[in-house]
Amino acid sequence: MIDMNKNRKIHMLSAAGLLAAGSLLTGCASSEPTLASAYEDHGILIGVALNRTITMQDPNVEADNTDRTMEEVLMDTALAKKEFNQIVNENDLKWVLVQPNPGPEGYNWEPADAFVQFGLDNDMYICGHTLVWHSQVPNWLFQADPYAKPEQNAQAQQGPWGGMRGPVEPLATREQLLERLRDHIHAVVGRYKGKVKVWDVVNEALADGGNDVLRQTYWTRIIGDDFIVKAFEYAHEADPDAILRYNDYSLENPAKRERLKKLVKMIRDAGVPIHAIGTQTHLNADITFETMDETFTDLATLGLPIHITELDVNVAMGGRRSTSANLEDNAALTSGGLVSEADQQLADAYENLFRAILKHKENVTMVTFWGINDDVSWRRNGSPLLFDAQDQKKQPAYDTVINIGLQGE
Ligand code: 9MR
Repeated sequence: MIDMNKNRKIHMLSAAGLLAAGSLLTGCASSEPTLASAYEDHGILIGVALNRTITMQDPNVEADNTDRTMEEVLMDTALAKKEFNQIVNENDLKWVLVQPNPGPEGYNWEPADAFVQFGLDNDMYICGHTLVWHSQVPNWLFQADPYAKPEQNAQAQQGPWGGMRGPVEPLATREQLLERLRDHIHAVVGRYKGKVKVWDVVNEALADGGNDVLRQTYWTRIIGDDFIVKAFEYAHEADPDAILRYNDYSLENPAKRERLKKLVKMIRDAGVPIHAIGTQTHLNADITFETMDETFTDLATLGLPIHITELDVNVAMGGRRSTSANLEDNAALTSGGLVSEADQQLADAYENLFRAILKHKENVTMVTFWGINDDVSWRRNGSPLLFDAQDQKKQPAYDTVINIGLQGE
């Protein structure tokens, strides 16, 4: 059995160190609150997922969701530094991007290094996403001969089986894949030891339905269910001080939480540490306070800090985006003026969520938005974030989140 008090302590120490660093950033002369400063006294870090456009200051790079001009990239960068005290990479540490080809020569460190350096330069608490996933993995990883069909290496796997574009048979053995897993984790975690404080060790391994706890992937097929235990074990070897997180989506669903509890038990029964639960929190606009309250209450029974890792709120308005163009035909009068229905829905959803977060602030210690603004979001058609494509604060959602932080529950 692992020592849960020890894990809590590790987490609290690291978070306290960062908060001290964060106050240098956010507690300075400016009187205007920021997202980070509004939640500082609650002990909650407020972060954002970044892509290499920002960390490498280059709009002409792949692996982003949209094209931004250099001027926009500079604007996005300034916003990231101003509002947030924590960062995670949206893509650049995923396996297919950081190790597209086999062996020690197969790494592409430049974007990952730039991401970590950005965090260090700006005194931000750095999280790494993700060591093991079934998606965005290179084909060679699962092949007995990792050098067969190198032209297919960089093709990310979507879904459990690759089909025509999948790994070349015969597949790797359990021993081969475990060795590659250990080498990769030691290389990546070891390189950023002491700098990346939290790792999403395993991402989205839970099944969405049926009786199985885990989804069927090349990982379960070749290694078996204990690929998860092994990943946590290797990550702990590589950086014993790192906070090791399990990350998944739809944890608002009670059935999925039951699977999560079984998975956490599996890790603990193996005597391997797990230090935090990452709940992605990709929400829809109809989310209620009660659902989030229940989710956090239930997750807290695991006795681990809860990190909201990929926050956004989809506001589907019949496919329309909420802009000033559709403001007039779908507006309600508020004390602040005209607010579109979509913008009001967004604010209501964020209010329900952040009220629940504050109620559970002993457990919820980090909230990371999945993207800097609507334009770069993977859900950009749902206008899901607190800043629009011009990096303007979306009202009333932005002020709602700030005010909940400043006023308390
Ligand atoms: O936001 C990410 C997007 O840019 C990538 O194209 C995509 C590739 O699968 O991954 C997105 O991020 C995902 C995250 O890594 C894991 N949880 C779901 C996120 C949204 O798909």
